Amino acid sequence: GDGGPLALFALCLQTQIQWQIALDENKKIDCGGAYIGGCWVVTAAHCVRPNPSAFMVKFSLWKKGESQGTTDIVPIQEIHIHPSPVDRNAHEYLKEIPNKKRCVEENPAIRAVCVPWTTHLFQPNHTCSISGWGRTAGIRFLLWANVSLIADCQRFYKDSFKPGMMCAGDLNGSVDSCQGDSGGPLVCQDELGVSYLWGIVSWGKNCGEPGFPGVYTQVSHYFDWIRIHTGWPAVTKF
Ligand code: 4AZ
Repeated sequence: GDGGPLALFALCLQTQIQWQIALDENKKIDCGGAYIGGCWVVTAAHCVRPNPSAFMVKFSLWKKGESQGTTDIVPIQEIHIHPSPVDRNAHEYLKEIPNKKRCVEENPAIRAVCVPWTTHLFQPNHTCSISGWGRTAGIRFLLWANVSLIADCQRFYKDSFKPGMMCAGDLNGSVDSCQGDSGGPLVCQDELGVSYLWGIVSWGKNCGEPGFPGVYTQVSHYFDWIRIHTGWPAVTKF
């Protein structure tokens, strides 16, 4: 009634994937992405081409398992593609889509996910979650799943696996991201419940293929690059 403790509690419940955005090229959803605050979203490099006018960022009340609510559709003003994608063929990478004309409206359904500033925040076997509209048996709403961080991914992908990548999923192949999920978030929570954009859906051998987990951009690897382009201040240690 009065916006007191219950409302505050509701704002903290993670029943919605508040940072998920849809990257819409000519009105169809092609990729996911994550809102990292200010006027910035992050997606995968292979989701964009240098022409910003072809793309829109869609914010919505994305509930786990359904899509509903008002959508805020925001044009993109600039696209920054990381200059040294570690593997151009396999499309790894990270990039960024800012919009400086009109940023995100204040809305409890939208919340930025933290950009991790160190590669040591999460360890292998940590359970994180992925989300997206990617390939499934014809399902049209946002899906999500829990995945584990997987160590030493080179053993599966040999030389295709490069610094700045990481793997997650499960080795028997039952849970995975897929085509259409690209650019979307892999989010891990620390022990205080703070959510970090630990990975970006990038590539992998097929989907749900036993022994070949999904490959994600390791966002912490790109922290300095994101910081420079956003103009956000360096981390201060107190
Ligand atoms: C893709 O083509 C793609 N199983 C995304 C994720 C994975 C495979 C392919 C991971 O966008």
